[in-house]
Amino acid sequence: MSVLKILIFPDQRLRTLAKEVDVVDEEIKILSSDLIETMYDGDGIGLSATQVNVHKRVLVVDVSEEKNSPMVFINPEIEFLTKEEKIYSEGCLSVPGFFEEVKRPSEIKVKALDIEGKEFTVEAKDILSVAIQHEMDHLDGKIFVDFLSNLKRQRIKKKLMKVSKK
Ligand code: QAP
Ligand code: CO
Repeated sequence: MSVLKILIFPDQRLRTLAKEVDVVDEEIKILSSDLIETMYDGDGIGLSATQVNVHKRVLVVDVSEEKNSPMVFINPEIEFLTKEEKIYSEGCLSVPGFFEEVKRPSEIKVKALDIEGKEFTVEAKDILSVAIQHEMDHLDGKIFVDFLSNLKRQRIKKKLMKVSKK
């Protein structure tokens, strides 16, 4: 297993649309375990393949306290989301050092394939719901800063460009 390098906003490769996974093979299993290791290494609760420059529809989340319950979602699809919305303070391993409030549907039902290629569905609320929605956005090239004001996004962009030049 390996810790992979994470792309940092405003890297344009984060805007890539990820492709569906045809077969859950050994390569996808390795990718999934590398994503889990990379997420834990960065103290994250979620990570998408997009963020490590692999443009396949795979994401991982672990919202457990003990960080021992990783979940893998391959080709995730939203089956249902509530009209009710909730605000959470979100961060992102691709936007290090910044946390901002984002409003999203409060509960979702998601269908995906697991690491064995078997279909499963989960109903999520609270932080799990936020994490899955946030990571699914990455697969479509979307980042949580897209939901902020232009001023806030520009400030974050400028600061991260300075840091990555060093
Ligand atoms: C998405 O993000 C998320 O800036 C996952 O310095 C985050 O794991 C969904 C992280 C919050 C819902 C709520 C960010 C770690 C981790 C940082 C993450 C940082 C260290 C972000
Ligand atoms: Co993110």
